[in-house]
Order: sequence, then C-alpha cells, then structure tokens
Amino acid sequence: MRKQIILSGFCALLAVSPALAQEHNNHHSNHGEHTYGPIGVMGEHPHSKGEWMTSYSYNTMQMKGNRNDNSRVNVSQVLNDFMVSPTKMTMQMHMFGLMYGVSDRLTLMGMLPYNSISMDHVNRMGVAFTTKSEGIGDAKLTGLYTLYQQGHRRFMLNAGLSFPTGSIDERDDTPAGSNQKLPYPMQLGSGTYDILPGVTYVDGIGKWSWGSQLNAVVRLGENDNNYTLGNQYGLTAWGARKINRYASASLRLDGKTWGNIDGSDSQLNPAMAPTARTDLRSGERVDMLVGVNLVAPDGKFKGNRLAIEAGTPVYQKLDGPQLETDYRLTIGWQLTF
Ligand SMILES: [Cu+2]
Repeated sequence: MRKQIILSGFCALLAVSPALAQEHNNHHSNHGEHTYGPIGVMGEHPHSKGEWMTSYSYNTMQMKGNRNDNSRVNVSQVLNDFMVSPTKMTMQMHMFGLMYGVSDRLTLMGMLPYNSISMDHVNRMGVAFTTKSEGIGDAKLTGLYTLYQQGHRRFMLNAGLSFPTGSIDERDDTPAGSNQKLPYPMQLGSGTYDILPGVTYVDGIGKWSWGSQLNAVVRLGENDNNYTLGNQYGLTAWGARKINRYASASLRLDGKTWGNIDGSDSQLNPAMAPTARTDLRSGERVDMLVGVNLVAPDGKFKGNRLAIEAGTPVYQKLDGPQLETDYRLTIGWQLTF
C-alpha cells in the first residue's frame, strides 16, 4: 500500500515535468553555470569542454535494530537462530572525486572512496562487542554522455566501471577469537569489477529544476573469495527550487533494490551471524531526502559549491534479519575551474 503511494509519487513527479517544460521559452543556458541535482546523486551534471571539477564528500549511514521483511525483529529472536546478533552499524565514507569535460557532450568522472565501518553486536552469553574495518573502497571511473540537450533539458547516458580496489579480507577480534574474518557487510569492496550503467534526465524552468536517474551496479564474475555480491538497481527523482542567487533546496525520493550473494566465503560460518549468510542480504528501500545547495555564481568564491543532503527511509523491506537503515547524510564540497 505504502509502496504504491511512493511509486505513484514518482510517476506524478515524472509526469508533471514535460508539462512544465512546455512553458520553457525565455531561458538561456548559461555557460559555466550549472543546475546541480542534490549532492547525493552521482553523475547528474556534465561539464563543458576543458572544465575541471574536484570534489570531496562525507557520507554517513546509521543502521540500528534488526528487521525482517517489513517488521522489526528483536535481538532475542535473532539469537534463537544465530550465535551473534548485530545491533548497530555506522558506515562512513570519504569520497574524493575528479571530473573533466572532454567535450561539451562527454564528461569523465573518477571517484575514490575511503570507508570506515563499525558494527556493534551481542552474543548468546550477553557479551557486547564491536568490530571495525577501514580503508580504501572500490575506485570508479564513469563517463557521462549527453544524448540530447535543449535549454536546461538534458538526457544523459551514464556508463562506468568499478574496480576491485577495496579489501575483501578485513579481519578483527571477536569473542570467537582474535583476527577473525569479518562478514560480508564489513568488507570494504565488492572484490569484482562492476559495470555502472545509468540514464539521467534533468530539466528546469525559472526557479525550479528537477531530474531523475535510473542506475545499476552489475557485478562481473566472482571475486578471489569465491562470491559475488548481488546486483543493485536504483531509481531516483528530485525537485529543487532556488531560494536566492546562492541557495536552493531540494526534495528527493531514492528507491533501490539489491540481491543476495552468489557463492560464499569459506572462511565465514553462516551459523555465526546473519551477516555471514549469503541468502540474507537482499532488500529494497525508498528513502526521502531533503537537501540544500550553496553555490557562488560570481565573486571570490566563484566555482565553489557546498551542499548537504539528509534523509530517512519511508519504505524498507529486507530479507532478514538484517540491520535496518535509520538515516543517511551527505555533505559535499565541489570546486569547478
Ligand atoms: Cu562536476
């Protein structure tokens, strides 16, 4: 029921856009002045030929409590089936990016994340413990190609590759022993080369702008530990309004679905914790996010953009028990030159 409301919200947002665009007449595309999507959306803006952009963003996601399907599951229920139950997970990602306009139609984008993951647990003896992993994640190289452009309206093709630079051999001490292999969600990368296809649509009129992106993560082959993470498919749509010359505010829906793990890491015991089970990984989620964008169109800070976006799930269904997402936050800085 709730899912239907959200999906019809998506459709409504997409349906109003061509109608609004019809009124589009007195608009000029301003060279060097971009209409950005929310900071949490990747590859939503192109660069003109010869233009560079460097960026840094801090991303965090907080997950607390377990969920199976649509309902909460308490720790004692998880401990009926497993020796250990996760209770909380905090993911932090520092993302460094570089963009370059090869031509007015083609923009290249490179990204390198630095991940820091912490998970709290409790076991059947009532002992609470925390495991941590930290390091470089999977580096990504993406191309953004404009298929069609008229005024602010643009259809773009995203095509990228994710490289297995993140570790899949992270270990830490647990009550079961020292230097234990950490389960799947604590690893820093996928271990596989992943294809990142997508299509992006952006448009705008007057103080308003909006857009939508369909994206996917398709895993190729099997990693060195004999497993493949599930593919991921996402659809997001947003609307934004300028508040003044420097600031704009956005509202976004972000829907995602991801699969279970194929194969398994033989160093993990699936009876230990649900996080070590390859068949308890999939799920789907729709987040609602609000964002603020600050840009300097001219003056001393010209080319700088500072943005924040935060949100919480409005729908989540997990093949659990899995930790549920409570909120996510992105703070980013970009410099175009
Ligand atoms: Cu850029």
